Amino acid sequence: MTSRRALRLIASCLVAGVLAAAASTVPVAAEDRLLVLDIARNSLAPAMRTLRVRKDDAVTLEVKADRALVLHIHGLNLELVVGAGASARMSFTARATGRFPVEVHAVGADRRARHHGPPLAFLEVMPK
Ligand SMILES: [Cu+2]
Repeated sequence: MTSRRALRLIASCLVAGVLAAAASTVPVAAEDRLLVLDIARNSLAPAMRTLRVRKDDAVTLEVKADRALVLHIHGLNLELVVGAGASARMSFTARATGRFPVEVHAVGADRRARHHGPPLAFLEVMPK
């Protein structure tokens, strides 16, 4: 490779790098996000075990369950009561970024006794 050609290659890499950096700083508009969870036997389909949204998205969670339960999103401290064979919805704005465990609790369970086993899913709120 000639030195002129090498210089041209380095220059185009630098331009690509600057463009990539510029693209990553462009703010992403907040979206309305509908997440539909179908819980059967306290479990979700594997594809639904990581729920990803962006900071400031307006999130609506629609939860259908085969048994009565309380859905608890840790860290955001959100709870949704769902009846057996029913569905319920809640909406919130994803203000905090992070990875939040989503757990299922029995309705009326003692607060100290109800945290055991792996989370149902994780809600990941990505920075903009
Ligand atoms: Cu919990």
